Amino acid sequence: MASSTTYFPNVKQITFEGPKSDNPMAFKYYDANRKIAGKTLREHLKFAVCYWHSFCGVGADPFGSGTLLHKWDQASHAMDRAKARLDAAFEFFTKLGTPYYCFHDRDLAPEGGTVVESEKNLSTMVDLAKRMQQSTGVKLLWGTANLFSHPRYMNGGATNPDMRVVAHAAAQVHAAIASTVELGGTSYVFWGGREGYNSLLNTDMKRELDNLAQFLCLARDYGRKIGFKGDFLIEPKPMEPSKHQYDFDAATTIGFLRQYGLDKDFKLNIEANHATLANHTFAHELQVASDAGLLGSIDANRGDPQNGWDTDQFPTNVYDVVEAMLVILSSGGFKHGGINFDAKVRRNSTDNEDLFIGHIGAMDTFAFGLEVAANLIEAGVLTKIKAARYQSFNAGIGLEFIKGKVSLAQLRDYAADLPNFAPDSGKQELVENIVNQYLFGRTLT
Ligand code: XUL
Ligand code: CO
Repeated sequence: MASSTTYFPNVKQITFEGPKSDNPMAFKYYDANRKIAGKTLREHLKFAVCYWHSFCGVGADPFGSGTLLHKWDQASHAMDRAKARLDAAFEFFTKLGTPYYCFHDRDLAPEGGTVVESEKNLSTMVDLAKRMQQSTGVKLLWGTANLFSHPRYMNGGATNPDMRVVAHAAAQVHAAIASTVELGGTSYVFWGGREGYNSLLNTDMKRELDNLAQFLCLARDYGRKIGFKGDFLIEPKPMEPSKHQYDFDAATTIGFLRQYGLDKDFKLNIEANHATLANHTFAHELQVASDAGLLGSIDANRGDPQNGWDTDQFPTNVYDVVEAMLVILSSGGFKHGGINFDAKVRRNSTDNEDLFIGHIGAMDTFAFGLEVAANLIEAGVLTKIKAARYQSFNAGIGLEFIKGKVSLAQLRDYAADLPNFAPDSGKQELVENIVNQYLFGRTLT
């Protein structure tokens, strides 16, 4: 095992220094042990660092090669690079103080020449990761299988028209679920970047959706058989790399899960930037998932308002995060899930410390968002305004309507007898101003 200062030698333990600190390498808001609404920030937020962007990404884009020359990527053998990456990752988690991490099978261990060799590589790395977890106390939030990078998945993974490729996808998921269980992960994610189509002219969409559901059933059965007690999660995204992805958004995914009877074992992992790509807000997607009782976990990041692709930037927009935390807290917080930073530094952010700075800002933003949201919920102002808007359903014909006890004709008669009335104000400016007052730091009581 490498010494704990091998990969980020200039970075010391990141600590909380408070809002007056000018130190870029310190938390201004995230004080892990501080309690809000009965729980510490660490328990509420359950931060996870993602392995892929943080330790596998090199800053390449369609117009240029990698700009981030990682010290852990220097060895000539893939397994040696994987071991160095593991050391770097755990040094990073420990110095940053994040309690969890997430990975794809191929982030942790390289693909081998055969299924057996790939499995062997993964199990070697899982053994090492387990030891690292034990020595540092860092835990696995979720694992997943990369069913999109290898050329064999160019026509899809679980939805591939070729049975042989579906079997390869199954082999990967089989090993990735077993690895997640072995490492104590509390969720297992499916993100289907290539589970979709590029042209309907060559695609049997119904067959592909049936196959996807069948594949997920098999994965669920295997996971439960080997003792996985956590949540299986689907991560909706409308497109990219596929023109159309089947898990388009939360509502589409919930419909799919219910149609195939998967909603007892599967929940949703909602990603901020995927929401904006689907023309929704992050809060909208969270609310849809929460209303269905299927909010499992989140991938925290942000897009760029001028770009139509998944820029996966670190979340710094406090307003969006307050709105998100309002939904998450109102929904009871995370059980098996948490906040995974599916975010990457820009390709021109090339200093060794930039990865820390990105995470520090994101963690501060969520800590602040949590506090503002908790204050708003505790004060109950928004809840009261919302409840007042629907009060006509609390008694009389409104209540009868909710209970299914009035007919359309009875509603017609009721309307016919009503005197003229002015519709109630929706008070949108008021609710927006209330959120801002809490952001400004004033309490209304
Ligand atoms: C891609 C994405 C993935 C998933 C895991 O947009 O978000 O990294 O989070 O496969
Ligand atoms: Co994601």
